[in-house]
Amino acid sequence: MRVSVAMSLVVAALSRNALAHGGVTAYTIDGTIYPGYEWAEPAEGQKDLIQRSWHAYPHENALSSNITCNYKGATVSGAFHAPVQAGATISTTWSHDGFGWVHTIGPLTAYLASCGDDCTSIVDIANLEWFKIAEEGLREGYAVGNEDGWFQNDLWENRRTDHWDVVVPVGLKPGRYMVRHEIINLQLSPVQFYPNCAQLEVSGSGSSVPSEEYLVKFPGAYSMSDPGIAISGKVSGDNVTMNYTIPGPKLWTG
Ligand SMILES: *[C@@H]1O[C@H](CO)[C@@H](O)[C@H](O)[C@H]1NC(C)=O
Ligand SMILES: *[C@@H]1O[C@H](CO)[C@@H](O)[C@H](O)[C@H]1NC(C)=O
Ligand SMILES: *[C@@H]1O[C@H](CO)[C@@H](O)[C@H](O)[C@H]1NC(C)=O
Ligand SMILES: [Cu+2]
Repeated sequence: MRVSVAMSLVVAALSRNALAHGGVTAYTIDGTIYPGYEWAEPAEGQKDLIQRSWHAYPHENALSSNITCNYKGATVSGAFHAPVQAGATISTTWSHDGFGWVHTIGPLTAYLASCGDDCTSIVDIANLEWFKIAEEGLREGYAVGNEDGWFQNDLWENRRTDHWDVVVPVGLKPGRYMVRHEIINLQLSPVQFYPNCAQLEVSGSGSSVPSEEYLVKFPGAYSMSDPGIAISGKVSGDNVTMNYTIPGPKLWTG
């Protein structure tokens, strides 16, 4: 009896470990839930999604093509753009099966890129020019090794919240945009990037677009020597470093 309890604990631990990665599994915009791509299911069965294809395994190289929109980041059959008003909130759910997110230390960021006429037909995602619209780094007064200092830790197993809300800048010029959300896990070395992309159709009466200095490409926006990336693997137990520089360009809020 004891043996079988011990065995089932081992099995539970192993299967939990196997699922210890993830990404954005759903988007909620203006009350509508847009389910994400099911990375564990065959690609052929997936259709009618705003999200591009992805894989739950983390990406470790800031210069890899996987950094743009995760593995392949391809459009699925029947892909479409989710309507969103400028100024509205995009709510993202992370990981799956109600388990929540599985890492604790590192930033969350969100970017937009103009697609021109149609995001769904874009194959060369490396040419997209992104601007950052939201970020969550280290809270003031916390050291980098303190999990409570990070919003990512709030998402851990849905401890404090099961979603991250990002506001589309109210002045943004209407049009079709790709949105790229990303979590970076700094606890390990190599660092782990978890990006996900989806297609949006922004409406509104704004006319603002970011100037050149806000625009970056993926790969290109990050380097492995950026302070906010190079620190990976050195944060655990660090209760001295009280600042953290989120990688990427400065925020554009319209
Ligand atoms: C991209 O990610 C996939 C899935 O994890 C991996 O098999 C592949 O080798 C990666 N490609 C590059 C260029 O890093
Ligand atoms: C971090 O804080 C703990 C308890 O406050 C202390 O024991 C430990 O030595 C500190 N570690 C470092 C690297 O300063
Ligand atoms: C903390 O601030 C110092 C001084 O500005 C900087 O050199 C260092 O890279 C920062 N650390 C992180 C992790 O961003
Ligand atoms: Cu993981």
